[in-house]
Amino acid sequence: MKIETGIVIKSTGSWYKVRAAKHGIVNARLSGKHKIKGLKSTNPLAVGDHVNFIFENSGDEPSGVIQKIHPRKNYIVRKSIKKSAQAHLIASNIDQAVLVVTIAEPSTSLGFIDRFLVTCESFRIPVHIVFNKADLFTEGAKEYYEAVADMYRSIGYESTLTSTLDKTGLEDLQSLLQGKISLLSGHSGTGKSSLINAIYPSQELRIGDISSSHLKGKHTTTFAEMFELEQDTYVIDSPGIKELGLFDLDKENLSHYFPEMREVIGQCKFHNCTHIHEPKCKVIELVEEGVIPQSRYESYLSMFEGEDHKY
Ligand SMILES: Nc1nc2c(ncn2[C@@H]2O[C@H](COP(=O)(O)OP(=O)(O)OP(=O)(O)O)[C@@H](O)[C@H]2O)c(=O)[nH]1
Ligand SMILES: [Mg+2]
Ligand SMILES: [Zn+2]
Repeated sequence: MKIETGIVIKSTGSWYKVRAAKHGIVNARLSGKHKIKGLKSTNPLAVGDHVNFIFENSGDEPSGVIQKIHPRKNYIVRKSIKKSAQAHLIASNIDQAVLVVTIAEPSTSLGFIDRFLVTCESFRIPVHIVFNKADLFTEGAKEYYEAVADMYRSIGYESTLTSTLDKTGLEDLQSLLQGKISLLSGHSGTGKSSLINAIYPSQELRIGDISSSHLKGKHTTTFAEMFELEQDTYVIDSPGIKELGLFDLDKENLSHYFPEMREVIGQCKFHNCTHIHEPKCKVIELVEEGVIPQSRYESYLSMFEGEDHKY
């Protein structure tokens, strides 16, 4: 039996689409049990995984049986919605995450953004923020956006303002994506699939409405899927996230995942300072001076207390 190699580009539960090195796209299933060392996850395989498989000759179209998952360069997980003690693998082997947020229709809270940023920091995945639907900005929304974008820039997170309607920022977003494997993530209805279509019209991804009563998305994209946009340029479009449960985050290290806190934690009086109640805490001092943004500190406290974010 000849061993083939490929990359998982879509996972729908028990069947996977694999882009094989030589045979184009193959439908495949996973043989046996594959556990990730040190990680309890509800799904064994994610989009982006490199696999070995063999062909099995049942049915008209030859399908594959995945036998081996190659070691991952990285992966990103969230807490499973059904089994909170388990993780759900979102994607693996990615170069960057692109968080698509909106100020309105729907509105993304700073708490949600911070949770996503912390998740990426904990997996050492570079992250870029996209503020979409610029065409909907009122004067007030524009000011708010500018303040939020400046705040994140001051911490080290770059962002791009986009609109699929008036084409704001699409060239910048395209150059950000070029030559990389990017995960597009965010709430349902922020325009992840629309952005891919707007930059690469030949892709024809499904786009959903915004529910008029709630101004929320309708979870149009239901499975993560990797698309080849150009040579060496791939994006993983993923279903909108409702709540972002942080998986297995150790509280002791939480401040390491806030770059603006990480910078100064050696300057607290106590080496095991939690930055909550201790005297001579540099982090608290900087929050009081307005150097560390209040909203970031509030996100830190909420994550420390383990509250799952709901919007
Ligand atoms: N006004 C405005 N509407 C937009 C823009 N981009 C997308 N939309 C609309 O937002 C709605 C949701 O777009 P989708 O691309 O399906 O959003 P999504 O993030 O892929 O949503 P899920 O797949 O459910 O996670 C659609 O009605 C789009 O037409 C934009 O820049 N401006
Ligand atoms: Mg979508
Ligand atoms: Zn401290």
